[in-house]
Amino acid sequence: MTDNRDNAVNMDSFLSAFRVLSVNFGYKLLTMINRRKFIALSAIGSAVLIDKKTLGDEPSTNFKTKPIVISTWDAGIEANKGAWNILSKGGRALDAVEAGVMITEASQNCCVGLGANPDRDGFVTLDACIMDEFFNCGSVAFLERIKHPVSVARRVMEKTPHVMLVGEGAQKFALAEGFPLEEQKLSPDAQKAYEEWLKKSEYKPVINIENKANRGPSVDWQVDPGEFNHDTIGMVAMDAKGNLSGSCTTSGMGFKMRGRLGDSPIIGAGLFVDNEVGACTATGQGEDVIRIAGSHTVVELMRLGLSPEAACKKAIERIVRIKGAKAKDIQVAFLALNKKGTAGAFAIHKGFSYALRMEGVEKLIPAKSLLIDRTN
Ligand code: SD4
Repeated sequence: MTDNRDNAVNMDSFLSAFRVLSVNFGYKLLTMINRRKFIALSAIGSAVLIDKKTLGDEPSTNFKTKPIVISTWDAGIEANKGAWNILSKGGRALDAVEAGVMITEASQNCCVGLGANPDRDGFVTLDACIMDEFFNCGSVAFLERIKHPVSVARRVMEKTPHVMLVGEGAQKFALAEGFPLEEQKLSPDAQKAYEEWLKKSEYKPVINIENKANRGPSVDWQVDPGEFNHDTIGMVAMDAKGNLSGSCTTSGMGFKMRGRLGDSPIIGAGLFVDNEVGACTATGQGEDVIRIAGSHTVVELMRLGLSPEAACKKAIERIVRIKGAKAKDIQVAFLALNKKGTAGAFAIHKGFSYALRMEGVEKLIPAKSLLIDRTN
């Protein structure tokens, strides 16, 4: 009879022999398959690894981390496809983040592009910005009747000595650049929402409206039952060369005061990119993002060595500290990417998700949050 120790030794010998066999077999197998197939197999292996760690806060060292694109809310899945089209072919992150969010701008939804909810006077006003790896940045705000504000923001960056153009001047510039002037008209969804809103005329942002599909009377007027709803889209990407860029575009908070701007078109608030460190974008109640220069704060925290998720969390904690009891009524979320290709996010309330796309991975990731769930 053998005792347990013998069993262990036997098992060890068996495992060693198995390892030698596996290595030999693996080596033979490798010599049998061509290089291209091996790369394809590696990619599948990466996907499994990444899935296990959910790309939370782990440094991504053992798999290919670039190119990579992340964007806010469920609608980010579609937007990432547009970005991936460019990134996967070796394209520049700047082109990717523009093309990606243009998909959302062109879709019908509550909160991005000309089909979105209007301000309280019944006009859709759009805000957007973009930033590249050289600290070049451009922004438009309070822009009306132009379908792709993010592209106008890029022209501001590339063709003017300025960073921001707003309102009538921004529209005039867009027209001079050849962007068509769209009809002054609300989409049928926005018209319905506006008429409903006029009954009470109450400015009351709803937490996580972005991912709600008609949950409860407070949001009835904002989304049709079952609609795939979403919000401001913020996107950051790293291309195959390791360069970062970001974009952010929105119609702002629904039924806002005419002339109100949120964080989304403000460099350092709704978006910030430092190619040496990382990039961050924000979503949620813009006033509270502006208060702490949110995206810039997150990037600076990453510079100090914090992971993207930890940096986003610290910025959220700061907002919650400032807001005190009022924090329970607002949602803010940050989404960041560092130079290693690690993504991370954090929100005040549960319900914020972000979309990630990289080689072998396309998924929606629920972000962690500080306060209790208010989504149901
Ligand atoms: C704003 N941050 O205008 C934008 C809107 C938003 O979730 O992201 N809402 O304040």
